[in-house]
Amino acid sequence: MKLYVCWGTFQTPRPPHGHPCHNAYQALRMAGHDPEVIKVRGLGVGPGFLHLTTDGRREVERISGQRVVPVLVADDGEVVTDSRRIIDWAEAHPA
Ligand SMILES: N[C@@H](CCC(=O)N[C@@H](CS)C(=O)NCC(=O)O)C(=O)O
Repeated sequence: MKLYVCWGTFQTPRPPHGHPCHNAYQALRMAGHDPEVIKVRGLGVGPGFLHLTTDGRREVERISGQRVVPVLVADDGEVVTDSRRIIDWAEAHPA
């Protein structure tokens, strides 16, 4: 499986629950998965003229129809956007 993240899976003090990419990665690891982590870098939020598009971000947009990470692509090709939904997916699909 592949997990597309922003700049990494490190934790940050961002409210309310910390760094979404970290939370998604951690939930997948806790469920016994070892996802391939793809750092898309750039910037996917804010006004379009500020977006820093990278190959990874174009890939995220092509796969999921939107630019915000984290995005999970499961081994069967299922695409899951939003960290909360990825956490739910991990809990429902232990390795
Ligand atoms: N509600 C979303 C928020 C995701 C989010 O804010 N992601 C951060 C990166 S960790 C962001 O800045 N996304 C915009 C981007 O892709 O640059 C989630 O929980 O997945």
